[in-house]
Amino acid sequence: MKFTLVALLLAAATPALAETHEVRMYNRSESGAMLYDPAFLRIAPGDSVRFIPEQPSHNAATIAGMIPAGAAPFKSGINEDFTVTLTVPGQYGIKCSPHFAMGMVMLIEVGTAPAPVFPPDLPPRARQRFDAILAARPE
Ligand SMILES: [Cu+2]
Repeated sequence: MKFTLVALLLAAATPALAETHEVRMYNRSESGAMLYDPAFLRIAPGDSVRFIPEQPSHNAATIAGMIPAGAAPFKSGINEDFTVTLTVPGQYGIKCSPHFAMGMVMLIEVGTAPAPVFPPDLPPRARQRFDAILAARPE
């Protein structure tokens, strides 16, 4: 009984550790051209995502209509090593501003969230990549 109480107190005193997940931006890698690696992240609310410009001329920006209600949009500079903390649960569609039409997108799922809703003006190649991301997404 005493030990159980101590264990409970210790568990309550240990904060959930927020993680930082790294995403690399490439012109070309063994996985293809104009991509984020990984193209899908499932993270906990309060975790951060760091976008690393492994190769030049990329950025990371939220796609209009593809972030949860109440979440703040963001947009990094080109070639910027950029970290954002995501607290609102839901699906975040991320695009590279110069290469959106070429399908340079990724998806971040924060917490548990229903499947993303795609805006009607999504470029066809971005939609194709999202479909591939969702097909490969672990349940
Ligand atoms: Cu790009």
